[in-house]
Amino acid sequence: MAQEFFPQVQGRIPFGGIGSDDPVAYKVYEPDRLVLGKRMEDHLRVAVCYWHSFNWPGSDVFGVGTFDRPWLAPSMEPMAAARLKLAAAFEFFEKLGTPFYTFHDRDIAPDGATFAEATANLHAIVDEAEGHMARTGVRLLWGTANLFSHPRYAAGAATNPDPAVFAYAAAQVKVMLEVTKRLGGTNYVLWGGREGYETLLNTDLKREEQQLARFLGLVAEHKAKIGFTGKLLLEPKPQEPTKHQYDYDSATVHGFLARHGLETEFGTNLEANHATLAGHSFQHEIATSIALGLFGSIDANRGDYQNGWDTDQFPNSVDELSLALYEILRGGGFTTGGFNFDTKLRRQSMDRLDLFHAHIGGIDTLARSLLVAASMIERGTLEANREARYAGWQGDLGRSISDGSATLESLAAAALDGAIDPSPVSGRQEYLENVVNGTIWAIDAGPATKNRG
Ligand code: XLS
Ligand code: CA
Ligand code: CA
Repeated sequence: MAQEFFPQVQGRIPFGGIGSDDPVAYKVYEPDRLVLGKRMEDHLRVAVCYWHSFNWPGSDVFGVGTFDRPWLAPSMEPMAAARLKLAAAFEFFEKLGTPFYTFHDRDIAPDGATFAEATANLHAIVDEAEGHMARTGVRLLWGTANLFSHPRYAAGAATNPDPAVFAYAAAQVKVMLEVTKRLGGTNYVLWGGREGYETLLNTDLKREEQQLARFLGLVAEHKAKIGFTGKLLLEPKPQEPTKHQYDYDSATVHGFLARHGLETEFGTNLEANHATLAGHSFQHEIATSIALGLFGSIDANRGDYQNGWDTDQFPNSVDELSLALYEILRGGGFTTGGFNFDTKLRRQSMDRLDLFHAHIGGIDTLARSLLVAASMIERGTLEANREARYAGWQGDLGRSISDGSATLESLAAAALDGAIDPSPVSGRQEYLENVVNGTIWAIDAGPATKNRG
């Protein structure tokens, strides 16, 4: 390797165990540990995102970048900067020991004065990325196109009032979908960056919905044409940057897809912070996407319950993530998806090592949550309770309602002659919450060191 960007970390981050004092060792994450018969790494399928970790300088609305990212210096020649960034990113992925990464077209290669120049830049850097991937074994969880940063997208991409902007966005997605296929990406994500509106005074809602549906239809057609076998995923978010984003949440996305006959073409990439912004728990968004047949992948992060911003912090709550992992395991686990760390360091976390601390903590939180969720599945207490709660639907009355043989008249007649006289039953919420906490506490008392028996 040429000059290392992260010399503080030598080699791959080891597993130290719960009792380890080493701040750059995993306390829980052991890729080969079997959980419900499957390797931990294959359950979690962790990815590092390029944009926040390597392409963002640590700026905020009041201040400039604070991070040590030499390739972001305006004085650097853009292609040389992109190569330096790529080398540092792959050094990080390899040392962290995670299997996947994710990127937008404009994260990895500089934009150009023309579309042709931007595309040539992208292809040149992708050639190099291919080499890094082959050398390190790191794979692409998903690719995506940045259809929101350039001023041309100020009024949206697919939903822009100007069809020329729609066309430009379509060209970008075509190129990036092909790049994703070439790199063996297992999904392609479309976050509706500025697909939404600021004011209804200048917006034709109905037309914009048609435009978005047409755009996604074109993407699905091109996917089939080039034989890309990964999944197409939409990423819901209720607001920010636009006041109202069209892909508000899982349920809204499903309604939109079903209205346009696209529900078999697209799934969802769910972000924890976006669930918070939509007023939902992360568990709710996951369970809803699974129930609607949309579940694809996860952007693992956390928001802030007080300030209502998209803070994209690293996840650190086993209590919350255990419930998310429980839904994922109940739903059969990931197929093409995984946990992508769409996460930002805090602006004051300006040491190179902070990027390791943040990811190690987030990955250990996921690993610990996986153990809790697996234990809840194995014990089966929650599932048995749920089944018992709905057991009546397996009886004569329940079946007659579900299969359509009952009518309002037959049900009213049964109530009138006293055959139906339901009495309320406890939902046992506090008991069930104790079951969850009991599992979390029991798991916490688990193996303390690497040499567990
Ligand atoms: C922004 C989104 C974005 C997508 C990828 O809020 O989370 O980062 O994940 O375009
Ligand atoms: Ca995201
Ligand atoms: Ca976010």
